[in-house]
Amino acid sequence: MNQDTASQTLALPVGVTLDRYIIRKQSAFPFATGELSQLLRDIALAGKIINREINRAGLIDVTGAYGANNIQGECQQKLDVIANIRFIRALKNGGEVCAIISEEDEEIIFTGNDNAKYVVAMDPLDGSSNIDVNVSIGTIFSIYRRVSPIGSRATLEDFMQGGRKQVAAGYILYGSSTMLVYTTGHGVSGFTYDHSLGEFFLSHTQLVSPDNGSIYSCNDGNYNQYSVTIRDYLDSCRQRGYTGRYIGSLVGDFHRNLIKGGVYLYPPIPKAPSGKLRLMYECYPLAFIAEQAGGRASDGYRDILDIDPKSLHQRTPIYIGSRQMVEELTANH
Ligand code: P6P
Repeated sequence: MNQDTASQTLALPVGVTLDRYIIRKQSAFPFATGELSQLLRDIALAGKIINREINRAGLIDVTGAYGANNIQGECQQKLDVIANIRFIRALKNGGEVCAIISEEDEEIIFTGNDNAKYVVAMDPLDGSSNIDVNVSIGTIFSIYRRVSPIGSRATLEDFMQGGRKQVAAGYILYGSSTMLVYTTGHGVSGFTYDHSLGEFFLSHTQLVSPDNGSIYSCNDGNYNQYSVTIRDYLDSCRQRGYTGRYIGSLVGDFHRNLIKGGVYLYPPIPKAPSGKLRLMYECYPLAFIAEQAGGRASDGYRDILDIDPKSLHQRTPIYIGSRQMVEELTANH
């Protein structure tokens, strides 16, 4: 048996690791100096650690409520706190990030890396109320190049640049498999985690979302609180025999709709008149990915990425997913 045959039958290639992919992509950008690549690796490392803790959640004492509320007034789960600590530590120790905002912290977190070029906005663990019932959950992150002088302490303006200034965005989905999906503005790439090797391997080279779909994701329990426009749209979905799929975990719903085609809705309701989801570290990053994959993301009146940020934890209505579905849904707003 010659070497080529052996290599293709006896020793199959393991695939492209995240590290190797980032290095290859970095070489395609002559001005990339490696810090963003290292930052993506730091995020992947934190994701591996959190993945390990999630997978053992039933065996170690990390399920259930932590016993405090976050800035949003929401009951923190123990894994919310753990994930927040893990990401902050990974980004601080990685040295490429000068400041962080997190769903779990009211104020900007300064890392002390004042010579670093980047700031990160993150939801360290979204959907964590699903942990105890073993439903997929996720991390969402957004990366900006700082606008404040290198060497100084980061400022609020570093975060208030607007969605179209993101240099990278992504999510980690802790699901039936663990995936890291990100964009740097040149398409969307997906990596699947191989637990046996402790590596993320390229599994989705260029993720493109179907232009249309027949899946709608919303909390049907809120139906009577939606506007007539939203109710009419949902009625039309049902009349067309569409499928309702909502797992109460944004990253899981978003990822399924990205792959299969569909639309996720979180409209305004009386108890959340500006919507429930947060602009900086949920809607901006997922909107960046949706657009890079050929989809759309809107607040009903404008693209999510065109919303001017006013505060770190501001909320927005969001309609995100397949382009035709978002356009139909928002046409009559
Ligand atoms: P509701 C989880 O708390 C979350 O932020 C998203 O992951 C999810 O899509 C949504 O809220 C669920 O909210 O009000 O339908 O329970």
